[in-house]
Amino acid sequence: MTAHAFLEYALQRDVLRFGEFTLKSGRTSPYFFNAGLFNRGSDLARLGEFYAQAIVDSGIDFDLIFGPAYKGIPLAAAVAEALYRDHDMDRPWAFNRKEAKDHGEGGNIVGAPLEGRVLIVDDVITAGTAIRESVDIIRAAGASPVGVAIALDREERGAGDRSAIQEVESDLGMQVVRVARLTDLVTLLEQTGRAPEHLDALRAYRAEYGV
Ligand code: OMP
Repeated sequence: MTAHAFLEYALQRDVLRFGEFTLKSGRTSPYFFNAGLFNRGSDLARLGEFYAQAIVDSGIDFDLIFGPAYKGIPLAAAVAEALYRDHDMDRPWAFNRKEAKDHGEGGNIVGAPLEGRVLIVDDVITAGTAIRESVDIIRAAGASPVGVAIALDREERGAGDRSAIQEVESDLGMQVVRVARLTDLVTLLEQTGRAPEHLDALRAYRAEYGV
């Protein structure tokens, strides 16, 4: 199963860790996924493969790949490359600057012109705050965000009782493509009998913030 292969890889590279972490949402989590630790050339190549496979399997229709600054930029580049290399899909890609540029070509978007149906590539969705910022940037440029591809769906509640993913799908009308979900991590630990103490903490966390 691709999700399990991906999680095994993330555990092996220490990208996925157990402990006590404070999230952007203020929640205290027993695990954290730090995509920035995919910091070797081989990591980018494999990461691109995992995302590209999930994107193709989802059947999502899109014109352009967008990587939100900063962490989405190398992800979007790796995905654009892998879609071309492995699936013969040659798509334009772009990213935003966080700072406005007042010389040279100007503008906050770098790469291909931001137009058409846009697929955002990002690392993780927890409460769904980061993704909303990307949607605003894409709409402001006159393009249509149609989906978001992420490595890990933490399957948590958003602002209300629904999951953050459900909110993104119904409120923003976007399709969410994920390589792996929290459920996959729980089953992986269950099936392999690994890290029983972490498994209990994951279940307790899911009972509190999951849907
Ligand atoms: P939301 O904006 O709440 O959806 O959180 C997503 C962002 O949180 C990601 O883009 C990361 O910057 C960060 N994050 C992780 O990178 N890994 C995690 O396991 C959890 C978070 C987080 O803070 O929720």
